[in-house]
Amino acid sequence: MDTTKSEQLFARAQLLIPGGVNSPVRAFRSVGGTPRFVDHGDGCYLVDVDGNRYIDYIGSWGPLILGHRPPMVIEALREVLEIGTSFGAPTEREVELAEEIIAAVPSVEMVRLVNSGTEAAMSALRVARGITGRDLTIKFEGCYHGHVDSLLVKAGSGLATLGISDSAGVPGCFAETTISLPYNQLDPVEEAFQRHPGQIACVAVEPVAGNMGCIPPLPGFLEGLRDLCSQHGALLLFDEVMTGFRLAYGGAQTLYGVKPDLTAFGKVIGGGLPIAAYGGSAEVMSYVAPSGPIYQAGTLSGNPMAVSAGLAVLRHLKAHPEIYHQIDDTCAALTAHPPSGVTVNRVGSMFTFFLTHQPVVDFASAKTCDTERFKRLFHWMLDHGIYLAPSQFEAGFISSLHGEAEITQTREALQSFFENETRG
Ligand code: HOZ
Repeated sequence: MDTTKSEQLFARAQLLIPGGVNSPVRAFRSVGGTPRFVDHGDGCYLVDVDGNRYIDYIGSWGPLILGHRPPMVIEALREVLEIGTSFGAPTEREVELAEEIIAAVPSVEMVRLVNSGTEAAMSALRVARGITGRDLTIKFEGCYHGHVDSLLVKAGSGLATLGISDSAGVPGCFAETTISLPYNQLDPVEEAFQRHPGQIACVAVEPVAGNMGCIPPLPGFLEGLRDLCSQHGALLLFDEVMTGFRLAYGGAQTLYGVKPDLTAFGKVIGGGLPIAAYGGSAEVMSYVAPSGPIYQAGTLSGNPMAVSAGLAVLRHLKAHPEIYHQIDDTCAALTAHPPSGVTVNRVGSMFTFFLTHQPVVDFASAKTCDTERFKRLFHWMLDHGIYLAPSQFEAGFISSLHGEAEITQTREALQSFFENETRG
């Protein structure tokens, strides 16, 4: 496979941009080799600058539920280009997107649009602190809520990939406001509430973890968090940046029937453009400025490009609910009967092939994976035209454009990798 142009671009980029990338997860640091520089996306494929074509299981890390360049998004963007790209003043489209989100998600009566999942989680956390007058947060090891200072403690995603447990540059006193506990266990949460009575503002959780690989909640985990938060006067924050409008139109909270107090959204709601949101009940959200005293703002928040792209995708998904069955079935076909030595986790259209023999239910079990073997698997797949996330600790995503041909090709490549390993 010729990767000359990617190599040249990467060499240039490394002199100009830290690590040559604008987000660490793109850097191939844990798998080695040269990140592929993308020329364009085509349905469920990525084409790199050397002309290599890959089945794309990253989908821009989740947003591209309808694949690359879906016609309704292109059309929506064309329309917006005629009126302007940013006004710093409200538009009708923002009202329409808010209406869509609120209609879809039962726990959300009011929503504020922001620009990234990080902003959404950070702002939601501030709301929880502002309302409760408390400082502490419970989060879960291996969950990632963007690069929010206090939430980087034992975080997943790029930190898990790079083996960074706590980021430099976060003041100790910020990190100390975070209690990080094992995912899928309720006892430690209960103990934390007992150890810190009246001090915990918020429990932040990915209702289906996607940032340490895909890990579903065990039965009762989310319900238990709901009860404990209600019992102790803390707010339950669901980070649905990955899961919102992906696992179901109303997100993981409709799938599992648990109502958080606050929800962070991102990814799918922007149709591939930078947008995110946080929301909750009208009462909770009334604390946000200018209605209330909790300040949060943004020059490009609700900008018409991202709002229009997001609206186009959400409306399409609402009009075609069968898409959710289709992508779930496709993902089920991809992950059925994995080779020995692989534990597959899948929820809907999110999945991870964990290279371990044991069940993966939390960060500790995710870390039992053979990451050296994952490097080999990653490059084997890449060489066979399949683009997985360059990390064992990330989820893969299926779009509505992945079909039988792609699934067959991927399964065959996976199978041949293990046959090749066995032959040694
Ligand atoms: N949540 C995404 C991956 N786990 C973030 C992507 C990024 O950090 O660029």
